[in-house]
Amino acid sequence: MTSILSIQSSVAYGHAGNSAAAFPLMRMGIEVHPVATVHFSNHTGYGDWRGPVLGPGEVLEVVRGIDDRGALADCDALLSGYLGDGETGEAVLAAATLLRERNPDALWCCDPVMGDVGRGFFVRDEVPVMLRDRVVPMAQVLTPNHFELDQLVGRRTQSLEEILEAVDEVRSHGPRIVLVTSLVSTRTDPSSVQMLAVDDSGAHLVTTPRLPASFAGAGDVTAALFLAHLLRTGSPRSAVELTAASMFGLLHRTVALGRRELALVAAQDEFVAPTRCFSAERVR
Ligand code: PXL
Repeated sequence: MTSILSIQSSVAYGHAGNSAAAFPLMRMGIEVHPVATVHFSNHTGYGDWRGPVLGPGEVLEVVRGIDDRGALADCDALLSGYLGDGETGEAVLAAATLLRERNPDALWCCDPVMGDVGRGFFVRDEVPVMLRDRVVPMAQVLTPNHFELDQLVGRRTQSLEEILEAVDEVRSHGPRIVLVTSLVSTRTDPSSVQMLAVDDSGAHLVTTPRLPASFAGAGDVTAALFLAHLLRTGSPRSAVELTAASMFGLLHRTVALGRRELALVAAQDEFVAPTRCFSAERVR
């Protein structure tokens, strides 16, 4: 059975981090070991929240306990997301090193969570530099949104050519597979939003209808689904098509229900049998 070690935030109310990613993975038949980097009442989009940022020692201690159960050798991948602070990055790096000792074939999919268009940055000041310089080079798979891609290369990208150039720059530092989410280029129709998957074999762009709302946690679900489909199919092209289909289904249902939080439970069938499918266009 596919098994994923997932180090991200935990929220008690609503869905972000592991509290967004774990259920869709389990619904797909994947075993998840969720390790919390923060344990908040709710995601930070509300403006206030309660609960602790866990120290790097505390995060790593839980990973060591999973190792004591002998479970890391069976983990196919590490999924990392929201870091509480820069120090949490050290814990994730140590966890990745330990996982690779136990299973040299394990993939690391890093979602370099920093912020988003509209909201700006929502992590502590030291996190973007920590991600760019220390974490990103060690991951094989990276899932930035367009805003985060721009932060990683230090410039604003607008045309598809500029975006592909930025992706290649990031890929030259380590991760061979990059998924850019919430992508809007000068060629994107205003009624659409795109996802772009790039690997050694090419660049694959999927276009889906833009929905009239955005949701915290959507990027966390996207990264989880992309990793799951990548592990299953071995194909970034298939993975981005399947991920876009499930995300469109989830977001469409969430909007239809008028929810402020992702309707993960109500839309759970979208993770295994999406209502609407989308094909990728090869752009390189
Ligand atoms: O979706 C990213 C994310 C993860 N974890 C926490 C967050 C957010 C975004 O708001 O607040 C705690």
